[in-house]
Amino acid sequence: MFNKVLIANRGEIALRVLRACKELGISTVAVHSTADADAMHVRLADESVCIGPPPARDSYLNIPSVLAACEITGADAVHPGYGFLSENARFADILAAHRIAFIGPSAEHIRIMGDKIEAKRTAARLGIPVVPGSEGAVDNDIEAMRIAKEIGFPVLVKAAAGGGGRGMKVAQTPDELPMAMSTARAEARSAFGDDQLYIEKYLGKPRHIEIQVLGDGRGDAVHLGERDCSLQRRHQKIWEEAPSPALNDEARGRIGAIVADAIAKLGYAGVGTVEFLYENGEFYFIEMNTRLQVEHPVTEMITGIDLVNEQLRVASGSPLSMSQDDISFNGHAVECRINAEDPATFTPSPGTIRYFHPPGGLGVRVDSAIYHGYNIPPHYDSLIGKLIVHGRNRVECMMRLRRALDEFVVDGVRSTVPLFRRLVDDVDIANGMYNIHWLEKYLSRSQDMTE
Ligand code: MV4
Repeated sequence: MFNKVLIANRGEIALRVLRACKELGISTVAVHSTADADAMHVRLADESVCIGPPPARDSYLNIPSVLAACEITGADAVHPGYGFLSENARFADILAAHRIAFIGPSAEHIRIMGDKIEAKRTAARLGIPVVPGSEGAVDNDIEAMRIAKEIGFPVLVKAAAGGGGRGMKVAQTPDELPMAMSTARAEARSAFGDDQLYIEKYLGKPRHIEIQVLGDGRGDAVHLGERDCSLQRRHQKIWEEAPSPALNDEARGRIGAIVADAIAKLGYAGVGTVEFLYENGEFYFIEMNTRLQVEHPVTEMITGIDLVNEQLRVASGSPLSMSQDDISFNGHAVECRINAEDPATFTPSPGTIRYFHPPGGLGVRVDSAIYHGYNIPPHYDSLIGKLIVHGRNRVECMMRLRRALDEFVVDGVRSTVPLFRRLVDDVDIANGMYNIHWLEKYLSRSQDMTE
């Protein structure tokens, strides 16, 4: 096992990783920008290094600075958390060249999955069902039209370098296709410096269901079930749950086995998430994330498996601590992302926490790095904590969530807690009847009612 892990992140995820290291007796190094000198991850780590000024590109994204912090402290591994350098293949290569372990998959696997065309080709080759569409990049409008007519309208034009919803354009009919192609290409070129496009059948009312996987990098892999992440606003997830209200054991077992088999064949190391759209009982692969995700705790709550502990084990060359037969799914979990934002307009609300009272009790977990008197800097994302609630079934989980939200106090800044108090009482949410468009429709209805 590693002696010293440098955590190249901040906020709640830096704490999450730090806790897993502590439990394994690994010493920890925090890195931080000047804006984060008083942050909780800095206080709790054994050592800390200031790596630059507040803008992330000058600190948390600055590879030479992070590398220098490794050299100064003698860290033998880096955990990147999520965001920042977590899916940066060049960073993984540079660490390898310096004989420092990257706690994540190989640079090669990060690179493949970062190119959405290559990711889809790889998934299909490994037997994962994909969305019908072009086999690779689509170079011109004539080819685009031929493929679109073959799969049928509406179609979606996507950027190879995209992901997270950026650079996508729908063409409802053939006459809309040339414009969708040129707009998507221009956006992709300016946003990513890569204007390769591909085309898919547009699915109208899918759910977003993702499968958590874990591989040992040597041909062994397991799946840890799914998370339903359909409740999103502008491609930001706000509520995630497991199991999905839309799946039965048969569907879960079927897609889980396909995905675990594919990940084993790929020789994938560490945790990963295979994302699907799910419509009319069918799964369609869209992307794979090669990092630990924000919503990983819902999987931990229903499986009892510590995903960061498994990441550390695999990265240090140990086998997985379990086989597929050892994994069982127990009860139901929901995660609410608590953002320092106005709950109606989602305007960021940085500032000083004047009072913080997180809920507790059986089945309640709060992953947060904020504290009474903490000043939330304006330079980073607005996630200030995650409330994760577990119950023996979905009804118990929802009752417990309602109670936990009632207890939750965040004063001094606006937070999204009041939005979750409304959602937990909504009849569609209670019935699990929602798709990827539900939340935005709900929010525009709420907007109309206040006008
Ligand atoms: C789609 C789709 C419909 N059909 N692909 C958005 C982000 C990116 N990860 C994939 N996305 C979508 N791909 C096809 N063929 C609809 C979306 C989509 C979406 C997906 C998941 C969660 C929320 C979403 C919101 C809008 C659109």
